[in-house]
Amino acid sequence: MRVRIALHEKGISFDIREEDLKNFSQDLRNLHPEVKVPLLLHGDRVLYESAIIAEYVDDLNPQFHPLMPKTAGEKSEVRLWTYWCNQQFKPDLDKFKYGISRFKEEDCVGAEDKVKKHLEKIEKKLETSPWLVGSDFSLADINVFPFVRQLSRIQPTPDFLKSYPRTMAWVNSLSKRPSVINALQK
Ligand SMILES: N[C@@H](CCC(=O)N[C@@H](CS)C(=O)NCC(=O)O)C(=O)O
Repeated sequence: MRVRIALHEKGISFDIREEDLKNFSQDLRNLHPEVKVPLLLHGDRVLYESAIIAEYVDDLNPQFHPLMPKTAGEKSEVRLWTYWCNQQFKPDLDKFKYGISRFKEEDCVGAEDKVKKHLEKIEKKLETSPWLVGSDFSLADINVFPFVRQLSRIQPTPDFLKSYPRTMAWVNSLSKRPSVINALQK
């Protein structure tokens, strides 16, 4: 989602090769040292790690609809949101979402409370701005959005999501962006 949204936002056309997560192709095994998706091939260049690919995509044409803010401070904020998302929010969300079907019981203890704490962080930020960083949509929104969307789509809907109205409004508004609608189709 991160990479597809970034590519659509930048108006860059691309081809997709779907992979079977349980049986990765030999091509992917040869190209990705950790054997994961996503992976981007651009000419001879091989890139992986979704947030790194998304930043690369923005850097290909930084003047056109920039996804990274201009100042050093705001750039660092984007990278900190991404770091927090990868290191904390996603792992805790996975434990909440999958529970003991994927993780040891003791590792899942408190997962719901941790997810709520993460949502509070987003909610607080959205009290003062429609976006996670600065005054515009950025890579921070792109990188965090897919995981909040996952959470909002859990069935039955977790009751506690009602306590984060700004976060839910942010997800709903991002879901209507053409880049996101297109990313969900291709
Ligand atoms: N931090 C990586 C995570 C990549 C990742 O874990 N991808 C999953 C699919 S969303 C995967 O390929 N899982 C297969 C596996 O780990 O065997 C990124 O953001 O690109």
